Amino acid sequence: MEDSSLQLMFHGTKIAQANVIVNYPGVVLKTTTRIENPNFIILDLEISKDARPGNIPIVFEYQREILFSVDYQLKARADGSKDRMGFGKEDVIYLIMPDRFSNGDPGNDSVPGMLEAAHPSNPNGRHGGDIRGIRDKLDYIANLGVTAIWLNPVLENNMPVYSYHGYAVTDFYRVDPRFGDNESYKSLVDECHGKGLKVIMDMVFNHCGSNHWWLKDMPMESWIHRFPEFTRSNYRSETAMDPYASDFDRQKMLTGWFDRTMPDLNQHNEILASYLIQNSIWWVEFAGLDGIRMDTYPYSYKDFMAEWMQRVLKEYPNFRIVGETWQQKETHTAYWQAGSPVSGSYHSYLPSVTDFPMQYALKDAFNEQEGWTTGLARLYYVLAQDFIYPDPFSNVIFTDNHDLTRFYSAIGEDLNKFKMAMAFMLTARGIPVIYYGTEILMTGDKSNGDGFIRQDFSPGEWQSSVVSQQEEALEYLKTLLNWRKDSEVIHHGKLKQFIPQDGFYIYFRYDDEDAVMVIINKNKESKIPDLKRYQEVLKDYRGGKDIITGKVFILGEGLEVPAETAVVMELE
Ligand SMILES: [Ca+2]
Ligand SMILES: [Ca+2]
Repeated sequence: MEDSSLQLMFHGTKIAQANVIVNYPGVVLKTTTRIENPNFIILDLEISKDARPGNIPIVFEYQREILFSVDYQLKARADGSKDRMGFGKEDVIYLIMPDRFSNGDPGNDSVPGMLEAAHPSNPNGRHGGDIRGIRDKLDYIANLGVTAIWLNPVLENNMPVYSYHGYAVTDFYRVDPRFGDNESYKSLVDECHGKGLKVIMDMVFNHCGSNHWWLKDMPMESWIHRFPEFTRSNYRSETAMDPYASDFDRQKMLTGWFDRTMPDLNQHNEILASYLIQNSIWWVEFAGLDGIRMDTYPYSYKDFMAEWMQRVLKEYPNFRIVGETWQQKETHTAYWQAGSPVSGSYHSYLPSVTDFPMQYALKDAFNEQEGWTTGLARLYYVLAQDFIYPDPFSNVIFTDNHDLTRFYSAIGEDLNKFKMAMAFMLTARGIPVIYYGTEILMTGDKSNGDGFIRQDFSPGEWQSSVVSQQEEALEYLKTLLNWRKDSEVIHHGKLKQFIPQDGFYIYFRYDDEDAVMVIINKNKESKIPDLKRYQEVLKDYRGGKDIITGKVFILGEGLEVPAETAVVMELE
């Protein structure tokens, strides 16, 4: 590794009394740190470039007698590991909640020693989905035309109830046995790579699960944030940059617990900080990851997050991390992106942010009547503010996710609106995410509870009344996605938009060689847009082909766009 230091934490009854000896060529035990809990001892090792792969014996002795010895395996770094390319603008990400996607192994639904057993009829219970199930469906996923998968966290969540979502981690180094194990996760990544799919791991630094073994024997008082009585975060992460924020509000956002079962980790504790940083790098290296999605990004100390980013980028300069920056406004979102012009002296080093303002606009654009600031103008205004992002094309965009009302429900189960929104998301700027089941029009309203927006994916059990619409949606997305996969101009081209007018929203993606014209006709009747306005682009072209219908258009012959339809035209 580029960084030659390695910190190891050992836990055992009164282990701090032991003397520790490391004798291995190229490895030096620099410091042995004893912390306030005598059941912990922390070793700082220096691994020189000359150290060979093998087992490092770590010997614990007391009064000159050997108590025990532990072998730490030093592995060779995989060839090309440093140069791996993370996910990027050419990708579309498929988001999967592992417990709810596919149950490939009913034998692991309930596992002895794990507190929560499967209960598929309970919306908040575990339903049995697993890594085997995802591996079985990789052909389906690859055929959709997406190029990456992001799984909600797969690490152990040994909590008594409501553990399926994965965000209450109880062991940062172990895949939950109800999903599989570390090896099966690694196999999933290998198989994805074989099918041209990248893998993004969901990680959580802000909190752990209250059943994490740390909580039973706290390493240090400062390990987590504690209060005389339960204190919840206020979830106003805008306090991170609000110039008028009170210390009270900002502290509560940062240090309050995310939930009763989610103690807030103190990343200003240097040992914990090392633990989290090393853990993330270990997973990239062990599993062969292409990206990380970091949960609740603004809720961890931002100086620590910047340090983490720099450590990861030192090991993997082309790696990609997206931070979940759930902010209400564009400016607050842009604050978090590397090189932000609106972050003052703060440098995040974070390449990608989650674009929630775009999600709000996508929903409103198709639900609202057209107006100066409403309807399609919502999308126009979001894009018109892109100058505050150093790299808006790296924003991760989405119509919904595991925390939001399913998009098809949010737009009144209207297939035309659905298609227009998908066409926009897959051709405008950003790295799109498709939440599992979107392609078959899964519904679910968050106001009924999170279980209803995370229902079991069951394409085999389509309701006969809407099956034709589901098939139509699936075909529509497959066509767009598989075309996007090879469309260089969508991946890296520029964007030019024209003010929405007369129910039309028209924009172009273009570079020196190619251009794509996207026409969204929100009118309830078919209409011919007046193309005079677009001459600055169209003057170089004779016509084009709609990649969705295959229909050929000749410019100058009157381009009739059907009601409530998006045309995605490759210009020729
Ligand atoms: Ca299972
Ligand atoms: Ca926090």
